Amino acid sequence: MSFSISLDATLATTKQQIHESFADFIAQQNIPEPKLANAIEYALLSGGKRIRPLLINLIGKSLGLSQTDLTPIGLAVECIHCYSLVHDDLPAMDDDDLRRGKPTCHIVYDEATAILAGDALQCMAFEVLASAHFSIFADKQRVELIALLSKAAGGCGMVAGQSIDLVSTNKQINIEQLTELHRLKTGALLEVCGALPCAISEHISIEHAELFRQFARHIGLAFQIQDDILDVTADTDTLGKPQGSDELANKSTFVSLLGLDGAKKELDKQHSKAVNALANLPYNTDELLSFTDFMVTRAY
Ligand code: GRG
Repeated sequence: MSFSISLDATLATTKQQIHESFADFIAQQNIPEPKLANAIEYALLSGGKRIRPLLINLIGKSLGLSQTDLTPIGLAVECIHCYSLVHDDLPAMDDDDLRRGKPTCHIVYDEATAILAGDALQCMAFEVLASAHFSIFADKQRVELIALLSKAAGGCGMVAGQSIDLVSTNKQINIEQLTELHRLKTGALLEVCGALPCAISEHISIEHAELFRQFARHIGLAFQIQDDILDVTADTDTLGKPQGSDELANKSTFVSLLGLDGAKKELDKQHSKAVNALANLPYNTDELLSFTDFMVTRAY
């Protein structure tokens, strides 16, 4: 299925907005140490699909929320995402030299600086939420945003997933364990993108907020399954990482456990569940439907 023209335009606008917000935010921060400032900027501004802020914008738009309120939320989630990638690439973790087709942060700077850049990005996420000039809502919602994001990113969410991934390397795990690993490692942050806009909506019901969250959860799993499929089907230049690398040999994936056809079937299943969640919502979700198709057909 093709990525619709209207979503292409939304994606391009979002990427531009995110880029500008980051540049503004970093400039305002006035980080006193140039090497650290450059490493943070490198981690934030050197590419990326910006899938998470896009998802937040699309859900927020369908709820009638303003861009003024959505931009800082997308920015905060992207700070966490970029920090996680910088730390994931470190020698102590996945030890990757390339990210987004470019040298990783610790290769361009050094290991200590990359650790500190990730630390600073993590703090920035919460600073953005704590200090943003939101237009409509009160401190109760601001605290709820911080609580949701910290829980998704922390020791019961993304960090737990990363830890399970590290202890499972070179071990045989089953499909349930792999699904749980990814529900946390990549899924927790994507899932919370479904919850954050709902937390600042004045009219959404608890049931409908849960459907948005379920939608984002299925999208998150579909995203990871597609990533595993791309690892064995896409060409090296598109992904910027080598096929059949040591990392792939040591880790279970949806393809290694289910086979390519089985992984594609699981992808279809998650896609259908995401679409069903949308179908039960009383909002205009046309762009979210296009986004769902993009997530399962993306080639990069
Ligand atoms: C270090 C605490 C800690 C966590 C790391 C998300 C994560 C947890 C690691 C990423 C591992 C990885 C490469 C997974 C494959 C799928 C994935 C999440 C890719 C990166 O996300 P994209 O594709 O990245 O949204 P861009 O570059 O587009 O921003």
